Amino acid sequence: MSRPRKRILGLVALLTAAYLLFSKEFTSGGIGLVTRNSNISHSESPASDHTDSGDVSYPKYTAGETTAQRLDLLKKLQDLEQQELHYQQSEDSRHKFRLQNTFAEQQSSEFAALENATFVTLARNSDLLGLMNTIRSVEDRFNNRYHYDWVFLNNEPFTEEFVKVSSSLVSGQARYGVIGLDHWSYPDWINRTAAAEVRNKMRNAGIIYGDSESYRHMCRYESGFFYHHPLMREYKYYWRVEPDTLLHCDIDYDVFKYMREEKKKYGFTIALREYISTIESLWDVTRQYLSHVPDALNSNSLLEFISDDYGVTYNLCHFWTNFEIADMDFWRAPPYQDYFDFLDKAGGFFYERWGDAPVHSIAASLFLDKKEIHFFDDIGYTHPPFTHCPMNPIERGLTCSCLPTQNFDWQSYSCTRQFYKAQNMPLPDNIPNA
Ligand SMILES: Nc1nc2c(ncn2[C@@H]2O[C@H](COP(=O)(O)OP(=O)(O)OP(=O)(O)O)[C@@H](O)[C@H]2O)c(=O)[nH]1
Ligand SMILES: [Mg+2]
Repeated sequence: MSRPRKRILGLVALLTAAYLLFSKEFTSGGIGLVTRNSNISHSESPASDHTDSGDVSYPKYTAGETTAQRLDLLKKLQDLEQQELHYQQSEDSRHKFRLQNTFAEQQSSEFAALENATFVTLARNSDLLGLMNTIRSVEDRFNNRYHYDWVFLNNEPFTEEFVKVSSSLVSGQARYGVIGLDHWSYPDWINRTAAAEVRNKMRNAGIIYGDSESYRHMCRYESGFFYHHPLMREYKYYWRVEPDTLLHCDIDYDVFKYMREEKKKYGFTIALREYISTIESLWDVTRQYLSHVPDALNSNSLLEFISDDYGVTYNLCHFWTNFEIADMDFWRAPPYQDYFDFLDKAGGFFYERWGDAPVHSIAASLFLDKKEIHFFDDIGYTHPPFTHCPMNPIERGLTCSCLPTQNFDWQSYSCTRQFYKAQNMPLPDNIPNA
């Protein structure tokens, strides 16, 4: 019982007791005046006190002040009853309000109607150490209010330790999937000897991950298969999270709901240039695909983001896909699925070292309406060595633990400027045009 309610009931009890005491004084042998059982109803009128009517006979006493006190007490009791009734009513309405409010809270927070969405992390068991703080950061900055699921995928079974630790950090349901060999091995049209020679050459040329076989499987998987995993098939939207990344700002709205309501299909935070030596033929193959399926090019595409000469050459700009919030229906349907199959047949995931970042970015920039691509400028984010930190966070009401001076966006290697230009967005204040 709430405190005010207790207090009022206590007062009622006290006054009732006092009233009874008074009544007793009037009616009991204390002063020996009772001639009848005196049941006093609260509706008793003051006049009846003075009238010997019916079987009521009052003692001879001077009513004077005592009756006034009695009436006063009765009045107080009536008032208190009214008050109690009123309290009950306001309690009811408060309860109703609380119910509504809780419902409103539920709408906006922990029991919110969730979108059909999940976090997804492709990881090795050895990535656990780098993942712990990352998960914690995502939970603290966003997911502890929403509790979205988190799908972990691996080309090997996850260890007990990985499952135990990661699931203890995720506030939604943590789910673990093993990738089938059909999605993590060489397709039969790839010449493995030729692929091994490429890796050797790239090692000698010092190209980052150029000698790695697993890195290539990873890039191919992230390009064309993760959204087909049986666990991922249950969802429409995903937020990709990699080990050793961090979020820097509180996110006080549901980003997945934003994607759906604003009809966004692809979201990013950092854009930069790719190493040409890893994707030498990617643009040519893309153009071949487009020549077969010219309708795939969206009439309001973001082509200007990836090409400075209307598509003759690729300017190497891409969204950094270690962070992605996107709609998997885009990847699952033509033209993307056809485009991926076309690239896969061309063999560049193994004969070069095509990354999922340029593949996703080229596809999103060509096939989507530019309005469907969103820059999550308000999400402070680091994947070493680059950070996106929102400009003027305090003025914008953002709670961030990064400094705008850390921002990579306006450095020469970044492509954020190209994105603004392609979207016809004015550059932020103090950012020079060139
Ligand atoms: N299961 C599995 N996951 C992998 C493998 N290689 C990479 N990953 C994951 O794929 C994602 C990308 O790999 P990273 O090694 O981070 O690649 P990167 O971001 O280009 O390079 P870094 O600068 O090292 O982060 C990460 O989530 C990794 O955990 C692998 O062989 N098996
Ligand atoms: Mg990484």
